[in-house]
Order: sequence, then C-alpha cells, then structure tokens
Amino acid sequence: MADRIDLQEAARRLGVHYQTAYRWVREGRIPAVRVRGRYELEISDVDAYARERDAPSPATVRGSRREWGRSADRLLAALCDGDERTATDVVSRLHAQGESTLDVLSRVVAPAMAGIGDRWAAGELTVAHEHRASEVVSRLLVGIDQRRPGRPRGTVVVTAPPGEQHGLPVDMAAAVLREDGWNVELLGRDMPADALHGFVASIAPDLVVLTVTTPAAAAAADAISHDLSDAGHDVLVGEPGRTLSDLVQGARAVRAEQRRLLARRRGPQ
Ligand code: B12
Repeated sequence: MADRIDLQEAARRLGVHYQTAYRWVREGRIPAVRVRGRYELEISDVDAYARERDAPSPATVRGSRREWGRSADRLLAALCDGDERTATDVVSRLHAQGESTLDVLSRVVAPAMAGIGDRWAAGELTVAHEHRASEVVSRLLVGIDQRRPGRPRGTVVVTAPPGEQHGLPVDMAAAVLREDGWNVELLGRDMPADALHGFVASIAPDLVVLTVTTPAAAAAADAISHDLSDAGHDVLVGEPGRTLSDLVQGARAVRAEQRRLLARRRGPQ
C-alpha cells in the first residue's frame, strides 16, 4: 500500500477537486483498483497523468487544422442540403487517403453533426433536416467502420443507457474501438438496464462503454456504471465534452491495468 494512495490524496496531488479525480478514474484515464469499495491509485500512475496533462498536446494530425476544418464545413453543407453524394465523397476521400477512422470521425463528422445541432438549436434547421443528416451519417459510418485483423485487444460492449436516443455517438464509439483492435459487441442506443446487466453477465466482456449525451442519460449511466463496477466489470462513461480519442486512450488504459493486475496475480514465472 506504501506506493498507493486514495482518491482524496490523488486529487490533492493533481491539484483538482475530488470529483474530478473520481471522474478521471471512472473514465480510465488513471488506472485504479478497488479495495473494499474504495479506489486505490499507484503514485507513479497519478504523477504520470499529471505530467501528461501538463505536456503540450502532440501534433497527431497529418493534415493541417485548416484542411480538417474545410472537410468538416463541406460535410456540414452537404448534410444541410441532404446531398448524400457529396457527403459520401468527403468522407470516403479522406478514408481512401489513409486517414484513420478516429481522425475522420472526430475531426470531420462529429464537428459537422455539432454544426447541425447548432443550426437546429438556432431554428435554422428543422428536426426533419436533422433526421435526414443523421441518416446520411449513419450510412457513411457503414462505409468506414472496419475491423482490424489479428488478435483482438479484448471484447468491449458499446451501448447507451435507457432514454439516450442519440445513436450516432454509440456507432462512432464502436467504429473507433474496432479500428483500435477491439472485438465490439454493439448494442446501440437506449439499452434497458436489466437487459444490459444480463448480457454483460453472460459474455463477461473486458470493458463496457456507455455513451451519454443528455443530463438525464448521465444519471442513468452513472447508476448502471456503479452496479456493473460493483459486479466487477470495468466501465467507461462518455459524456459531452469527452472525445473519441479520450475513449480510445481510456479503453487502452483499462486493458493495460487489467493485464498488469493479471501479471501481478500470476507472480514471477
Ligand atoms: C442528431 C441529434 C439528435 C437525433 C439523434 C439521432 C441519432 N441517430 O443519433 C435525435 C433527433 C434523436 C435527437 C434527440 C434529442 N436531442 Co439531439 N442532437 C443531435 C445532434 C445534432 C448530433 C448528435 C451527434 O451525432 N453528434 C456527434 C457525436 C459523435 O458527437 P458527441 O455527441 O460530441 O459525442 C462525442 C462523445 O460522446 C464521444 N464519445 C462517444 N462515446 C464515448 C464513450 C467514452 C467513454 C468517451 C470518453 C467518449 C465517448 O465521442 C463523440 C465524438 O467526439 C446533436 C448536436 C451535437 N452537438 O452533437 C444534438 C444534441 C446532442 N441534442 C440535443 C437535444 C436537446 C436533444 C433532445 C432533448 C431534443 C428534444 N427536445 O427532444 C432529444 C433527446 C432525446 C434523448 N432522450 O436522448 C442537444 C443536447 C443538449 C444537452 N446536453 O442536453 C444537442 C447538443 C443539440 C443542441 N445544440 O442543443 N438528437
């Protein structure tokens, strides 16, 4: 325990509120283990995360920010007009150029959908326009969602809590996790809690991912996440402001921690 600290101490070291540290643990950003219902964190993990947060973000983009922005604008315009051909062209061209599904979705498709939301909120588009755009994006996703060959990283259940009707973020989460080598069990949006618990108990996945867009869904996801955690499952909850990149990193962190615990349990070979 000497090298381990509790959440309060971790929050103090990170210079953040306890709730923030708790959220980071729940999202898999910092590995933690539960001992008698309380989280314990390795000091080295907490310090590594503090350094990571302080470091300037690496330039992961191959294209320039302006190019991504231009593609997102073109896609948004095509979605507003219901021009599926151009929308498909924007996305499949990037895909053909070798851009990752993660980049295409987080830098082009998600911003375009946010633009649809803004215009809808401003009364410039109706719900019918928004539905049309969602349907087009749904079909686009089918074209770029690819399973990576080879041994999967693990099995992940991807879904959204009851009441959460936003299905696209769930599909996008599934697509980036597949690209990152996960075997994805995609259950879609608005998943009843009991059925989810039963499903998770029956297949024992390595991870459960819940996507959340609205405050009501956040409360439902929290309750589900608590219950699943108590039953020994690892859960990541996505909420507004969290990105697909956070998801991929969080899922990797969970898997790394599981492997570390397994190796420790097995002891020196
Ligand atoms: C399309 C849409 C709908 C469609 C959904 C259709 C579909 N098949 O998905 C429909 C019509 C159903 C809908 C309904 C509603 N919607 Co709506 N919708 C949208 C819209 C325009 C796009 C959503 C989308 O696909 N975004 C793209 C996704 C991929 O981006 P994202 O949401 O940021 O998701 C990121 C994270 O979730 C992350 N992620 C995903 N999974 C995970 C997991 C983990 C662990 C992590 C770390 C990250 C992560 O990755 C994503 C990309 O960065 C948004 C606008 C917007 N800004 O997004 C509004 C929006 C989300 N809707 C909104 C609202 C208000 C509603 C309604 C309440 C409207 C109403 N009065 O009925 C209902 C709610 C229904 C319900 N109970 O869920 C608001 C939400 C505001 C809020 N926070 O409360 C928004 C933001 C619009 C706005 N500007 O006001 N909507």
